[in-house]
Amino acid sequence: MAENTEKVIDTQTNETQTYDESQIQVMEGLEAVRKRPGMYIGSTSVRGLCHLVYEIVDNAIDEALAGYCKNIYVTIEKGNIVTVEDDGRGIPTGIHPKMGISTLEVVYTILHAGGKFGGSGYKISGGLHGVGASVVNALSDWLTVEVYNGREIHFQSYKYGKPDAPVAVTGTTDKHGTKCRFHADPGIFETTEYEYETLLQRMREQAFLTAGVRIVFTDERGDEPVVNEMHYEGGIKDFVRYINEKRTNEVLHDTIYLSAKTGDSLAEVALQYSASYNELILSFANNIHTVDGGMHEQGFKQALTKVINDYARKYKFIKEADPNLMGEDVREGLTAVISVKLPEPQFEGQTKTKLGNSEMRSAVDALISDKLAAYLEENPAIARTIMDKSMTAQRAREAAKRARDLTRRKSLLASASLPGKLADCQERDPELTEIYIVEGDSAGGSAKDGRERRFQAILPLWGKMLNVEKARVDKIYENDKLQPVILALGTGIGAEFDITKLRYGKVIIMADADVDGSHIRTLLLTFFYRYMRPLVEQGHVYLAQAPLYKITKGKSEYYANNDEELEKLLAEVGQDCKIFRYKGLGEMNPEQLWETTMNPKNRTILKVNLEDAVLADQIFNVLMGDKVEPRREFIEANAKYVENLDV
Ligand code: 28F
Repeated sequence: MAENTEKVIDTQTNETQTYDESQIQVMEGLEAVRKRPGMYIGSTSVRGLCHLVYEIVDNAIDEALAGYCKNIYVTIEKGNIVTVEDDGRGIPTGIHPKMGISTLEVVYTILHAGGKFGGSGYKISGGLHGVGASVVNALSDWLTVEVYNGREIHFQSYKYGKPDAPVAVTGTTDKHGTKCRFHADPGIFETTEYEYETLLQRMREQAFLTAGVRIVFTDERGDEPVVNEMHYEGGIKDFVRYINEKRTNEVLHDTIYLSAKTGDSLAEVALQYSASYNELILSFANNIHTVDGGMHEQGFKQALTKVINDYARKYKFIKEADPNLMGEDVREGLTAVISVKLPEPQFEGQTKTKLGNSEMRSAVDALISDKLAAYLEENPAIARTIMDKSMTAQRAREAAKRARDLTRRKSLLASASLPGKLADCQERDPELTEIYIVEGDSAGGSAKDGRERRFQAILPLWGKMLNVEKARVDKIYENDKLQPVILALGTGIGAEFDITKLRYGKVIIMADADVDGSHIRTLLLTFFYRYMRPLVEQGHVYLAQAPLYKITKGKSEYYANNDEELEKLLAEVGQDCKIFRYKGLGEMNPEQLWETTMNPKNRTILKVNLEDAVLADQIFNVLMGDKVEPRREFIEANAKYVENLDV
């Protein structure tokens, strides 16, 4: 027997198989992925399921970034079968020099080094063809791939990542490209049902980041196919325009687009100010969203602040003796997309979404320092608008500082450094504590009585609070509804926010399932998103789910959170029982509130996670912004997702 071979009894066929080295490597790779899929795609929830599509589409995008592919067709067929096809060069099918098998088979069966989700994962960065394909293959119960090289069609199929047969020529063609079809393994994933909207956001983002590529995304699962074609010649300039079109505030000038090549790296920035008070800066490296920022984003921020201060002083917008504009002043109302492409990106941090390459800080800094300064010189009217906006922001920040100091002095004077309404818990370790922010005094009262005071704090909120989407930071501190929340959580807000000062591990919003409750939830979430964003990003914010129905049969009591659960319960309990529909939290006595909504053993709380920064920004801005029309459209478009809306 050749060296490095292994006798293995194949349990399905009971045959003795002899595997050579590469096949053993394949088997070990498949086994590693199927044993711990979370290491490779983050989770086996619907988010992990979507990652399968992202990996294959990323490979087609890489072919577009290399300049060979113009069109990418993504389709979800009936049965949640995914097809991705591009018109690139086609994966090479020649025998791989090292592995002795077709390169196509190598791409789809050999795990590559490097780790995106830590450990022995695989994909470190975009720009490396096909590194994710073998993972998708391992996690699919079946997958087929076709390569068109302008002459023949090369084909291979797999079951659970294992080739059914060697790569074969199955026909002739004059087209070129790669086509992959796969079905996620139901034995691995909690669900194999794709969310079209989630995937659509990502396809759109990739189209913006790859100027000129055309992505056609089709959902064939319904009676009528749903098709979205995305094609943006303007790239990230169109991305910024798209984001600001979806927001309700008017823009102050046309989008500014700047780019520069340094060596074999490319840095691009698109930016546009609007009348909003918020900033939205998205940064990408090789089309990967660097959620935690990094060197490119640092370079952008430091250069922007310097360029605007230099211009403001040069043209006497700020006098010699006046203090400099701060970073948050020059970024108020700014929407910006930073996109860098480089051969050897270093991704750092827990989720590998922070760019570590220090050369990119100077590259983006130089781009902004040279080209934005020149742009302002050539466009004095736009420059003036940006100066005015930054200076107004500076005055507001200073007013906020005065308001905050005043608040602090007042609260210190009142010596109640925590809001009077807060019923605090005994435990001090934030890892073990949670705070319920409860709508209404009556529910607040029952929650105080019903809670487990060792680790549960209660902060009742009464009436509507400030809509922060339309308010400036100085108004936030003065607001008597938000102030108790700020003081109770202890972190401060905005640029001052410090997550290490958070006093509770879980911040649970408890409000009725009716329209008022939804409004309170949205107001609080808008506040957290705009002024305490890491609180949401790090998964501290939850929504309590109070039951809608109580079913009693004899002595036993059951609860259902929605109509679906009620149906299931009635099927189990039988029809001869009493059904009580709760109108609000206030109708529950402390014991019921504890049992159904607060007892960690059987309550339901939903963790709020911001999947997509652009989407979250749109939702808060449209829902809470000052234009009614876009809000009505948004609510109508999303009404189908809303259950039991009391109107
Ligand atoms: C179905 C999704 O996967 N498209 C792809 C290519 C093209 C090349 C390639 C891919 C192994 C490691 C080199 C062709 N000719 N769409 C796709 N298109 N992979 S994946 O090469 C992978 C080789 O690196 C390709 C010349 N160079 C590269």
